Amino acid sequence: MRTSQYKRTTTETDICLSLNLDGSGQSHIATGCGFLDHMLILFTRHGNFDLELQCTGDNYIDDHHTAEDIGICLGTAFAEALGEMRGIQRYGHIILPMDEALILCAADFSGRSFLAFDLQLTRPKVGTFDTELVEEFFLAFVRKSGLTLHIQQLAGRNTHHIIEGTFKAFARTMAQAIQIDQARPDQIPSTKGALL
Ligand SMILES: [Mn+2]
Repeated sequence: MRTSQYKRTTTETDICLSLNLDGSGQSHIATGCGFLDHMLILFTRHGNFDLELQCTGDNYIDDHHTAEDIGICLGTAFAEALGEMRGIQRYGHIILPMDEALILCAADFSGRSFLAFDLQLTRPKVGTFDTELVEEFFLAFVRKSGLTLHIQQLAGRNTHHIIEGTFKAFARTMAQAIQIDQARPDQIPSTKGALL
């Protein structure tokens, strides 16, 4: 079973999550930020994961610590659930449209954390959520998971569409990258013999 339970408490956030990589898209999400809930619910559905996540954070300040710390916890949970990455496809990519928005996402579970992030988020907020926190979330995720991740906006004007398209693209890309290669289910997909 590729699952992970993770709990992290700091003075800024208290996060408890349960992840199943081989799930059916079921989620129970309560981050304290409506827009983040929306993104994580559709991430879970489009990735076919199961995710339960509760966060009590200091969002009387803003959603910064909540977004960043959820990225930390989710990145950690993916790394834990994948273990030594045996049998996974390792790579995933998609060009995903959402109305006028078009998002390229490509990922490699390389063990080398890297984020290339190129979205033009012209509106500073969607609802109460600061759009600059999207990058903070992905930065935190790659740092903890050892993922190489490229996110590039090819088209788009509506900020909600651009961000939502990005989370859907990320989900579909992760689903591919973590899929078990049935021809080589016991092999670590690297000539080095290790991905950590
Ligand atoms: Mn939406």
